Amino acid sequence: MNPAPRTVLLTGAAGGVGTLMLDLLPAYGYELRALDVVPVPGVPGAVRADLADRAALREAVRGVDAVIHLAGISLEAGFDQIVAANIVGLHHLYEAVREEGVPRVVFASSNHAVGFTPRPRDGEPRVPVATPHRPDTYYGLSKAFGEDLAQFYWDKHGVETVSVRIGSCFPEPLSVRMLSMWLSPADCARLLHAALTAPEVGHTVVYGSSANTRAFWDLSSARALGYEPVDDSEEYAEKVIAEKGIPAPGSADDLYLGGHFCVDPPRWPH
Ligand code: NAI
Ligand code: 15L
Repeated sequence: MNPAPRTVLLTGAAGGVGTLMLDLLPAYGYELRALDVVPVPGVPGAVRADLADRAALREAVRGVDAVIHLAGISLEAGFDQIVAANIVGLHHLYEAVREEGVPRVVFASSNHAVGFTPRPRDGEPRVPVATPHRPDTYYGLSKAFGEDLAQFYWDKHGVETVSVRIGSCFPEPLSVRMLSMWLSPADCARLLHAALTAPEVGHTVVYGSSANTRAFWDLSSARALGYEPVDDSEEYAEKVIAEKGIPAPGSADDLYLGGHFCVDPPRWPH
């Protein structure tokens, strides 16, 4: 069994999930090294680097026990922009990890790698991780590529990865679809901790959500790492449904895991 990682590089530390994890992960005993292309509020020592900068990435990963890779374009964008940050940038990160002998990466994949998968109806089985990639955007396509890149770096170079297909990680679910996809910040920290400490993960793909009553997908591969979700979006259901209404039958939010990303994705930059 690998020794538990202690020093962890957190890329994308200035983003929504990164900000939440900077608060929550130190309680698990990690020393976080933050990296982002923009300043990280409250972390004056953060590494400021673009994923385009291979030398900076190599220096940033030097001496860490693991990397949590959140940085990149997190919504839909032009193909070239997505390729630069999420494909070329990801390759740079893995090359840095390989060169510096970092044993494990936790890669922020996304539900949008499988976004065109029909959402299960009542009584149907939850979607397994082995479901084929069905990206709903160039963004989702880049996450599908990222999972394949992680598999390649395990098979070819012995770099371990847990690819986490995150649902919707926000302080509260913001839509009816998110009642199914929600990953509470506290459960996100639990899942990342499990992904960092589980022995011998090779390349493992997991879904990232809380123990939602309305969950669409199968959390068994995440649970096999030791993840025990605690939160359930159901406590927000009445409020969210009253505010947003149930998605119309036949709408993208009704039909697909990726919901509105399939037809009208939010675009980067915000
Ligand atoms: P975000 O957009 O808030 O944060 C991304 C961060 O990456 C930003 O701080 C940005 O400055 C940084 N970044 C972008 N391009 C960069 C580059 N070229 N070099 C260095 N840093 C760069 O995204 P969020 O919501 O925090 O998501 C984090 C990760 O998790 C992303 O990879 C996203 O695709 C993934 N994810 C997030 C979900 C969510 O519910 N928040 C759901 C599914 C996946
Ligand atoms: C994602 O992949 C996005 O990065 C995030 O901003 C959310 O929109 C999330 O998916 C979602 O599907 O709700």
